[in-house]
Amino acid sequence: MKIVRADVIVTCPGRNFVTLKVVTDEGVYGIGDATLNGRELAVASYLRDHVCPLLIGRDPGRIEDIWQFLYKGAYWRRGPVTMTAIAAVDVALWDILGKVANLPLYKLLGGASRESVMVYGHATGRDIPEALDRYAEHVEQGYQAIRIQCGVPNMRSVYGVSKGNGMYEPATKGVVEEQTWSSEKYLDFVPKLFEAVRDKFGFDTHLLHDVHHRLTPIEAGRLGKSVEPYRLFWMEDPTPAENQGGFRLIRQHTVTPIAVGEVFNSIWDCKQLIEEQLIDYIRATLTHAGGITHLKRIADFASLYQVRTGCHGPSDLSPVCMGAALHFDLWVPNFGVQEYMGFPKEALDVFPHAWTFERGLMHPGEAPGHGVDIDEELAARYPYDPAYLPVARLEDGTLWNW
Ligand code: KDG
Ligand code: MG
Repeated sequence: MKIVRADVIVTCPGRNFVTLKVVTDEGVYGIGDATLNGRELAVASYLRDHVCPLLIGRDPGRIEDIWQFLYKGAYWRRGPVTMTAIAAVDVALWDILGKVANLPLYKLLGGASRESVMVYGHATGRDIPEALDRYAEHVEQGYQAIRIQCGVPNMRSVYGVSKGNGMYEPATKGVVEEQTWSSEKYLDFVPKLFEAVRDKFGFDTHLLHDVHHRLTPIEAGRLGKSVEPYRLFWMEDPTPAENQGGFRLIRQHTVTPIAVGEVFNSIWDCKQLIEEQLIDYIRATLTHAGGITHLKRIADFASLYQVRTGCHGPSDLSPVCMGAALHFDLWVPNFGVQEYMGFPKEALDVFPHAWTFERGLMHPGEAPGHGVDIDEELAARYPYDPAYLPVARLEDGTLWNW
């Protein structure tokens, strides 16, 4: 079997997605997600101009060799654009392998390690009463794990809280939104939010929260320590993780579990964090961290140190990523939880999928491959619409971490 075509499809059904379709001489094809929010066309070009021509004529079954060829062969290793492009190829090739073998992807990986995948949903509100209402809705829907984000008094906008009544979407069309941030106001407020959740709902649900890279390590240590009575499942991205050693300081002060890695693209980004057991959950995703082939390597390495997976799953990774991630989650022995934010209806129509959701648990389905397809005619009706992620500035105007 040989690869005869590789096409990049850019579409905006509710939000922008980039998809790679790899076609073989036997008519079998596979698809992979190549979406990098706010920098979509960089990956589309990397694929179209530099990777697709190199795939033609290759045996799609040589997944590991193609991965190594694209990683080592570029000479310029790692980075979000490169690794997202490699991930799209890798996931498309695993999809082809599954279709050829007539097996769902999780069976190729070694079979199910659990009956279903626990996912966490997002409860967000402009103030505590609204956030609690959203939390209650998630409890009613059967979610066992719920992330809570809430507006902070006297702060104009906060990560994770939608402006209107719809789903939270951080990217804004055509412009970069500038938000204002105060670590002091946030740190004074957020323990009250968790206290309100535990007072109202008790301890039966896993409570998660995303700090979204906003604190310094010592501030993160203080936050973790102050919220220990509320027993968080995790505090996510408490501080930017380029300096992996910085997490030692957080660990010295708190036993609140830590999840990091949604912006990571390689095992090297998390090596020290994992080896020194500075985190509890690794959030690297298939789409941004080199696909199944590389995420498997990261997860196996993490398992040596009792670090579990908690894959990133926002609506800005496509339903193709979600489908493939669920196969990975069903197999991976050191699974923790999977993020599931949901998708706009138009996106679900463009990407027909085999996965199911029932009362906070998901299953990838039994379709061969990863079970997600693309309706190209429908996709063509939603042209690319440039959108950017916001930036955050401190109250004095200093550019901060968004
Ligand atoms: O594109 C950026 C989003 O994927 C990110 O802000 C979402 O932090 C996020 C999360 O935990 O889902
Ligand atoms: Mg996050």
